[in-house]
Amino acid sequence: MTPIDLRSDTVTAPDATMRKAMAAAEVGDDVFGDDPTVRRLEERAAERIGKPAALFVPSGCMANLIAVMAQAPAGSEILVGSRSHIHTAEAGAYARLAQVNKWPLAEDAQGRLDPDAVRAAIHVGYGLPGGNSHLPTTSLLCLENTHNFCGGAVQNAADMRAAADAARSRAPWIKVHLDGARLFNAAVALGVSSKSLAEAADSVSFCLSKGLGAPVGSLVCGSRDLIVQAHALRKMLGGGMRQAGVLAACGLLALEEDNVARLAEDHAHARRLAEGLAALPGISADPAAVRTNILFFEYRGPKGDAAWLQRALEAEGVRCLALGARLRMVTHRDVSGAQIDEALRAAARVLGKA
Ligand code: TLP
Repeated sequence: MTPIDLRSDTVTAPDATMRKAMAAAEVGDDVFGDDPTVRRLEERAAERIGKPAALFVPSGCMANLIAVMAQAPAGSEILVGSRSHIHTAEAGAYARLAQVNKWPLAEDAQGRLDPDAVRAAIHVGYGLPGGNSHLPTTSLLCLENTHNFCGGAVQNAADMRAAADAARSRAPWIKVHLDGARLFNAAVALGVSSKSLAEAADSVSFCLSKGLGAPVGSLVCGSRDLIVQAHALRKMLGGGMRQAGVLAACGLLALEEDNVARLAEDHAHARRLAEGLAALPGISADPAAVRTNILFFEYRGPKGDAAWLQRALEAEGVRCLALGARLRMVTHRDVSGAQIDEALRAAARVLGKA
């Protein structure tokens, strides 16, 4: 039996249309800027995000790292959410490679940063007239939408604008980066354009290889100057790809209107999953908090903890992730409504309610 894989939306495999587009893609050496399909993808991405330019990179981690390195000088400080992917799940790249100090701020349940806390955290440090020589200078504010470890939470444009304005009001040089790995999920959940959610940010990263279903790739979007720098940084980090048009061809399909609108189905599936799980013994899940395709829940029961439940579900053909005390399930286009029901039946069996 094929497992129902809810570990992440990154597990989506390219469908037949994507594979056909890969075979037919016009390609060139993208490090020379010669790949017409990559160029088309970058133009389309810039348009969708409402920024002048974009760069195709291998992963979301690299997209974030490039955006940070391009805007936060070594020795400066960046403000991050304490549960953000940048802070918790990017292998410490910001200390080791970007050489910046991170200053974590608590998010609320929706993944938002409190504008007053942002304002208060800004450091005017060394290198600036009158700066405090004990402190690095804050250079960048990082936001995340949807917010992965806040359970796929969504914040609207005004929330992000409030945090960005708070930062800039204290320090006009500050740039704002949005980790929009799943920005299209946020746009669909809110019923707004991806552009409107990107407005407050100087740079935006988003992933093609998650809910949008492409096999590989992310984009960094921003001003033309930023993307010129991003190009050099991509090369430095080893992310220059050659005939990447075979991948960009999938990216173009991933960004098509219908494919983006389809994310609503994943959101409905995640909500249904949460409702079903919440009714099972030992599980704490809050269906009302599920806004997009990510669902976190807790389990504690007579038979064990989160890690036990993960193993027990795996034995029943349902894959998810135990992350500390919590479990995570992520819905995506390779999981059908029928498989959601099947996953719930498996959970009921495991927890002795079938
Ligand atoms: N997230 C992955 C894991 O790393 C946890 C996942 O399965 O959710 N920003 C955000 C908000 C992300 O969730 C991720 C990936 C990234 C950046 C990094 O993207 P990749 O994996 O393409 O480097």
